[in-house]
Amino acid sequence: MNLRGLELRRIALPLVSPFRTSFGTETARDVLLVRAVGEAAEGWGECVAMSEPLYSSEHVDGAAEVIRRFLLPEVAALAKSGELTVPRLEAALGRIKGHPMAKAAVLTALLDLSLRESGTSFGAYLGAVRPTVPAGVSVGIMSSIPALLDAVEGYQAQGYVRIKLKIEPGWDVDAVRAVRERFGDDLLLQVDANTAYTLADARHLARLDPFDLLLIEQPLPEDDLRGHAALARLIRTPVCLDESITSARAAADAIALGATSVVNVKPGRVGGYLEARRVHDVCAANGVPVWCGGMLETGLGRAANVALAALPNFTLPGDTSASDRYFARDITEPFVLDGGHVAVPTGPGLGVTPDADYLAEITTGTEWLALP
Ligand code: SMG
Ligand code: MG
Repeated sequence: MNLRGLELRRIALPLVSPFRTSFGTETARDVLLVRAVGEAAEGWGECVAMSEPLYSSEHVDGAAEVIRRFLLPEVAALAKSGELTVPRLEAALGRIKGHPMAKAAVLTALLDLSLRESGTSFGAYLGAVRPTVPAGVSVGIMSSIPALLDAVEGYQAQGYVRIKLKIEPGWDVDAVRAVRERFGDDLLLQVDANTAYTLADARHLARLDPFDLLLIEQPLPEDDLRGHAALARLIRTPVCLDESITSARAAADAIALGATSVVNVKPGRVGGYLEARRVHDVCAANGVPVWCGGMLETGLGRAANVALAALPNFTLPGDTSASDRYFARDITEPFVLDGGHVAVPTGPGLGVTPDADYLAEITTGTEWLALP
């Protein structure tokens, strides 16, 4: 890989409608893109951090700072000695603690560059075994139950094969009951609390048991593995961890403790696609199914996620929606729903390319980081 430098590009993409979770409301996606520029090709990585550290400890400004101050020198050192490969860079970045989303963005840009150079698709590289993946959709907290039912009806009409409801105290049992009663027992339904409860809420959360949910995602705080294990013994709904799964080792620990029986895999949260594949592997070895999470990605991040979701142990539909779930216009060719599935790109690297004109229109800043 012959790397000239990295471009950091910040874009602002409006959302088609506000997306409310237990930790806040998003109205636009503030995205940091990393473009790795080589001699003959370029690669893209999308940083999934949010503007504020509410989902996890990372945020966009912080990720940009970590990349320019601490990750770039590691890239430069390997490039200088002619040893720059993605696995070697991943190992080198290990000495920088934390910041998985910043690392994932850089690693993904370089992986895309090297795969475009070799003509290999992300799916082929990661080990995809399916040409398409089933798409679920994440439905935000709404102003009323009728508004929620309208939203779910709309997504069902579009063909989404699984519905995930965001929940928080005060928006849980009634919302789930209403959706179950209206759409019937066949609807694949799950909920995501984004850490909004404590173990003291176990009896309340057990009231979700009669609704046959696929899973409840991250009910308790990120570092409360023991709490999740205790909760899993008190409720019938399977517990699925998202925020807590920060690495393949964390996944192994959570499984061993009985804190999770399904795992949400988000490459940004674990430091990139190589570690995401290890999470997949460790879960597969333990007989624990996984599914691909989402961070309201543009077409760039979505392309990589869809490729990952085509691995064998991704047996549940992911938050791999079509582009129009969030954006009136995506920065790449849009991902579309076809019979409830989205297609895994087959071209080199991510297999999608940003539209340069549109990208320029929504760019709020760029910074060129040349390799010394
Ligand atoms: O990309 O469809 C998507 C988002 C799915 O609900 C989603 N993501 O905790 O799983 C999660 C959330 C994190 C982002 S909320 C702003
Ligand atoms: Mg989640």
